[in-house]
Amino acid sequence: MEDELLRLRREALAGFAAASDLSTLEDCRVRYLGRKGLLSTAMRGLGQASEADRPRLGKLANEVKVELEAALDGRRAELGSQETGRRSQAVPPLDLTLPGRAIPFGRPHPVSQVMAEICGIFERLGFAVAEGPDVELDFYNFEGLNIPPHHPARDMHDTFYVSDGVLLRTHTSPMQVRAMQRQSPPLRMIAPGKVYRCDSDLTHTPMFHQVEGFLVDRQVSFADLKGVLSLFIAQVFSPQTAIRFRPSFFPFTEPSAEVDIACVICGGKGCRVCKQTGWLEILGAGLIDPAVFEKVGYDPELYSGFAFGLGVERITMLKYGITDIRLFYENDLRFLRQF
Ligand code: 2U9
Repeated sequence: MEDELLRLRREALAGFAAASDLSTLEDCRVRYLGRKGLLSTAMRGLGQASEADRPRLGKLANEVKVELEAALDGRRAELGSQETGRRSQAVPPLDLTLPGRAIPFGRPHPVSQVMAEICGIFERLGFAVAEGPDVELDFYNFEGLNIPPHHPARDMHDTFYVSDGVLLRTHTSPMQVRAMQRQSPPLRMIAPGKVYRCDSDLTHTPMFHQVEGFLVDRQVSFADLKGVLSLFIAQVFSPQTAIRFRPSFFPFTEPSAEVDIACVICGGKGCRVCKQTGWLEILGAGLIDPAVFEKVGYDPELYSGFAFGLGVERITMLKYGITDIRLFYENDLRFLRQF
C-alpha cells in the first residue's frame, strides 16, 4: 500500500510536470485527484490495511494528496501565465504614430438645407410650421381650395389617385385648409413638405418639395404680400436681387401673381437659362379667394389674407446653378459633397 501511494505520487508529479497546456493538466488532475481518480481509489483501499498500519498509511495518503494539490496549483499558474504571454504576443504591436482612420461625415441634402433656410426665414417673421399627411382627401387638396370636380385646373396637377376621393397631395396647401378648419384668424402659417405629380423631365420629378404659406387677418392687403415676399427673396438670394410681380391665375387666389427675380446667371441681360427674358419665375402668390374662406366657414367680409407657394428644388437649382433636377435624386456623392 505504501509503495502504491509513493508510486502514484511519483507518477502524478511527473504527469503534472509533463503537461504542456492547461487542458492536459486538467486531464491529469482528473486521473489522479478526481473523485473517482487513482488516489481516491487507493484511499478507499485503506480499510483493508491492518489496524496497526492504518494510521501511518492514512497520514501518508493525506500528505500525498496535499503535496499533489500544491504541485497541481503551481503548474496551473505556470501554464496559465505562459498562455497569456503567447496570446499577447499574437496581437501585433500598436503603432501610436499611425494616422487615425477618418470618420466619413454625412450632411443634409441640398434640398433639405434650402428647405430649412426657407422655413427659418418665415419662422423669424412669425409664421408657424404645419405638417400633414402625404395621402390626402380630395376635399383638402382640391374642393376646399376652390377646385371643384372637373375644374380644368385639376388637369394641371397630374394627380396620382390612391382610390376614389383619396390621392397623393399635389401641393402642401391642404394642410392650411385643415388649419383653417381647426383655428380662427389671425393665422400665419407655412406648410413645407413633399408633393406628388405625375410628371418627369429635366425640371420636373414625380415627387418634389414645396413650401406654401398664408396669412389671414383683418385688412390684409397685396402690399403685405409684397412686403413679406420681398424680405424673403432678399434673404434667400441677395438684397440687390430685382423682383417683379406678373399677373397670373390660380383658383385659390384672386388677384394672383407669379413672382420673378432678375436672372441669377446673366443678371437680367438675357441668356439660355432665362430664355433671353432676363427674368426667372420663382414663386406664385395672391390674395386668398373669398370662395376658399367660405369653404372653411370664415366670413370673407371680415377677413382677408395672402398666400404663396414655391418649389424648393427650383429655388435650390437657381441658387446653385443646377440645370438637371434629377441630380438631386441620384445620390451621387460627387454631386452631394459640394453642398
Ligand atoms: C390656402 C389658400 C391659397 C398657395 C399658393 C401658389 C400660389 C403657387 C406653386 C408655385 C410653384 C406651386 O411648386 S409650385 O408648383 N404655387 O403658385 N400657391 S398661391 O395658395 C394657397 C394656400 C393655402 C388656404
